[in-house]
Amino acid sequence: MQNPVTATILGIVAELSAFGRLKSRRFECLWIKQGIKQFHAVPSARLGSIRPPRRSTSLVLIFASVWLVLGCGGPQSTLDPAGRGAEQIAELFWWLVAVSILIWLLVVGLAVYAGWIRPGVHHYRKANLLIIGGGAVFPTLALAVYLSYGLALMPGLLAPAPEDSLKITVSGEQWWWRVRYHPPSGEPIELANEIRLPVGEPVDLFLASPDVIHSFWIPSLTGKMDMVPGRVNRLTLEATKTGVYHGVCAEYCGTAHALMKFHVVVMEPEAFAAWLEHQARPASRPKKMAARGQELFLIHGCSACHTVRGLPANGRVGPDLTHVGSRVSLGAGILPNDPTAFLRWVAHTEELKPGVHMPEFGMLPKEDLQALAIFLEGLE
Ligand code: HEC
Ligand SMILES: [Cu+2]
Repeated sequence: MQNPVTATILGIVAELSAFGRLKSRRFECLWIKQGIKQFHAVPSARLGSIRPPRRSTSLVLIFASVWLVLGCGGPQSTLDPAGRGAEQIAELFWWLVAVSILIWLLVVGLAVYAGWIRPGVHHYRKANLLIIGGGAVFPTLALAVYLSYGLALMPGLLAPAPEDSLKITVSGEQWWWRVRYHPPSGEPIELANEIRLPVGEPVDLFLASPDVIHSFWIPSLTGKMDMVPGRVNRLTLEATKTGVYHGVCAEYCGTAHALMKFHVVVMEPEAFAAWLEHQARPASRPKKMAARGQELFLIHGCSACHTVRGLPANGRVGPDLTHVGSRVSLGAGILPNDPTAFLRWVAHTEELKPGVHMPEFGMLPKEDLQALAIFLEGLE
């Protein structure tokens, strides 16, 4: 998953630190000789304290850069793009990095020139030229080029998807994500904390929030967009690679801000169509083991807050649970999706997600909690 540019940077860092070690003896002599010539007043003890990099420092540098580069991949990285928008943003980033390295080399080159190669007094005309050219004209030009490049990307990133594209509303809740698909025919289909997308098709997401500001961000697919109460923001994206990616809230929104994640599953179009068709169906009839759990679900008032289509459960406060068992994770990305996790969630809700807007049911007997977990896991 390594990007060629990061690999090159890694190579350069390794080369530089090896070079530093080889040349360090000569460097030290040059440095001290020059230092004595230039700054008679500096006590020799201080000059002696300027040491070339040690072997261990080079090793640390190499390991640090390997670690940094490895961090550039994975399901939640803007530098490992799997969507059109993210690809363009990553390209802009790499241009910034490449030109910044060039400028850095230029500045260090000038410092070496002025300090070691030609120390001494320079003509004030040349110095003025350097300050005006390098300090004002060049940065203005360079930043203007970058600004134009960035602005030129905007229309493409903000253009809506074609009229007949898939439309999805996502609402940022405290602290989870309400997701609603709007198929061209039929009722909207609601789920939570998971967005599935067909690969290679542009999709329009309409982002909203009922109370506080969140920021919707799937780093691998495109840039982030705020969810602001009282308005609907459109975000268009197109996934280019199948896989499972991570989404997060990128704006502090309250106690459990760091615990509201979601999964984005990018699928082949046929698999996606089959999945959506399944999500539109009401909950399957519970198997024998789960029937007791279903009864408890209705008795204990879970249905006041949760909808399970096909049951007398139409609550709107919490996530739609009709197909909760088929999701990648539980509790907005904080637990795996298995019976143990369901039991933990229902019994220790507040402990798992401080500030959560669901009461915990840890006072129920163990058998009841187990029955509830089996019922929930069976809602596939
Ligand atoms: C007062 C409203 C309320 C009641 C009552 C309630 N819940 Fe919840 N529930 C919520 C909210 C809100 C969330 C979302 C919490 C979050 O992730 O921040 C939630 C989340 C869940 C989830 C995770 C869903 C997902 O998509 O990951 C499950 C499972 C669940 N509740 C089961 C239950 C069960 C079982 C009961 C009854 C024993 C119950 N809830 C009672 C409000 C409620
Ligand atoms: Cu948030």
